Formats: sequence, structure tokens, C-alpha cells
Amino acid sequence: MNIALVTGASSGFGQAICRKLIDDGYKVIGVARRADKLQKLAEELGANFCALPLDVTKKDAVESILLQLPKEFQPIDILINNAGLALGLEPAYQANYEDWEIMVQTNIVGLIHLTHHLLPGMVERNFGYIINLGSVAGTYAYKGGNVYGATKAFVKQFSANLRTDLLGKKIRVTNIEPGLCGGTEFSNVRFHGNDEQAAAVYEGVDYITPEDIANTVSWLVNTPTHFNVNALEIMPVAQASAGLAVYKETK
Ligand code: NDP
Ligand code: 8X3
Repeated sequence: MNIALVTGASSGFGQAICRKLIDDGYKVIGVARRADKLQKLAEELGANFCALPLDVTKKDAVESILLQLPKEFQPIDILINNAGLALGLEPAYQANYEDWEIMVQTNIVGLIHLTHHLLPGMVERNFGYIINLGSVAGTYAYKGGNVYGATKAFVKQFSANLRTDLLGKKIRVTNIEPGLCGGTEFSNVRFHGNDEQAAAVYEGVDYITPEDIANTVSWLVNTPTHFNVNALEIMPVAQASAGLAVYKETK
């Protein structure tokens, strides 16, 4: 297993995963929309890294660009569906509909585009590993998590259903479900470029880092091939589920 495709490679987890897998001796294809960021990463990581500027929401582009991959970056045995985003933290009744559409298109539709395109080859070779980036937001409801959390619940259930369809084949599927992670653009994107609001999320918190996630991915891909880690929920020690909310009417 030596060629991995990582989506969302221009920042955060994706960038750290590319660095770690290159360090581990894999060939890595990094996908994201911002070609300049990928180009910089390519200069840092060298010949074993292939920068692939691509918008995962565009099905035709995904198919045609992946069909034109250089021979030395085929076949892809590891797919890391990491590209994703949260937009907004308003309650559902105040949310921007376009934000909802973009989250669904990226976190769900983009993820199934890549999976649908690459899975048949893995089945043909009877070999492969799909690692999805879900979230604790796919399990625990929180205020303003509405569509973002629902997209991650899709990723969790899709991962489980993939494992069911792949029973008997040597293809592994893991859903990584992180909690609060800093050092990425996640909150800057969520708050539409309000960097102060984004920074406040991490103030005074010993958060999980992109390198923690990259080390986790590195561990997963190096586990024995008979071994399936179905899901991994990872939170910083500084985070915990805070129970159910109750609204009390005042008399
Ligand atoms: P970042 O915002 O730092 O990275 C997101 C990446 O996704 C960027 O490289 C971005 O690149 C890429 N991306 C977004 N839209 C598209 C698109 N349409 N096509 C291709 N690439 C796209 O966030 P994180 O690294 O923090 O998040 C990575 C994943 O982890 C996400 O799925 C997120 O939901 C999940 N996650 C994050 C947590 C956190 O607290 N940070 C916790 C739990 C889960 P570009 O803009 O160049 O296209
Ligand atoms: C990202 C973690 O708690 O902001 O998925 O939803 S959270």
C-alpha cells in the first residue's frame, strides 16, 4: 500500500497528513482548490508528492482529472476524505441557506464523488483503505451545529455502510471523529474570515493539533491489514460532552 490521495491538502489536517505520509515513505496526491498552496507544499515535499488542484464538489472534474493522473501515482490504495468545512454557527432558523448547500456539497457530495470513483479499483485489486474525517459533531448535537453536524452524521453512517458492503474484501474503512482541534483554518472558514472570532474558540484550550491527527492516520495505515478500526472519537482532555439542556419557563 504505497499511494495515498488526501483531500483538503492545502491546509490543516490534510496538509499535516500529507507531510506525515511522505515522511512514512508513501507517495501522496494532495487535492484542494487553492493551487498556490498545493504548489508550495509540492516544493517542500518533493517528487513523491503530486499536487492536484481540484474542487471535490465537481463530479466531472473529479473523474476526468483522476483519469489523467501520472502513471507513477496509480493505483490509489489509500483515500483520505478530509476536505470539509463548517459555515456559520447560527441557530437553524437564522442560518444562511447557501452555507447549508456548500456544507452538503463539500462534506457529503464531494466525499461520495471521490469514494465512488476510487472504490471499484480497490475492489478489483482487493486492497485498499478509506479514511473519512467525520467529527464529534456527527454524534453530539450542539447549538448551531445543525447542518454541519448532520453532514458528519452522514459520513459516520456512510462509513459503517461501506464496511458492510465491503465485508469479505480486503478493504478497510475508518471514520475519524475529532473534537476541538486548533492550528487549522476550520474556525476562520466557519466565521467567514472573522479571525478574531476564530481565535477566541481556542483561547486557553490545550486543543488537538493537525499533527495529532496526522500521527493517528499514520498509525491507522500502518496497522495490520486484517485489523479494522471502525471509528476513532478523539477529543482534547479539555473537552467533554456537557449533557442535555433543559429550558425552564419563568413564572
Ligand atoms: P481547514 O479549513 O484547515 O482545511 C479544510 C481543507 O478542505 C482545505 O484544504 C480546503 O482547501 C479543503 N476544501 C474545502 N472545500 C473544498 C472543495 N470544494 N474541494 C477541495 N478541497 C476543499 O480545516 P481542518 O483541517 O480543520 O478540517 C479538515 C476536516 O476535518 C474537515 O472535514 C472538518 O470538518 C474536519 N474536522 C475538523 C475539526 C476541527 O476542529 N478543526 C474537528 C473535527 C473534524 P481549499 O480551500 O484550498 O479548497
Ligand atoms: C469540528 C468540531 O466541535 O467544531 O467538527 O463541530 S466541532
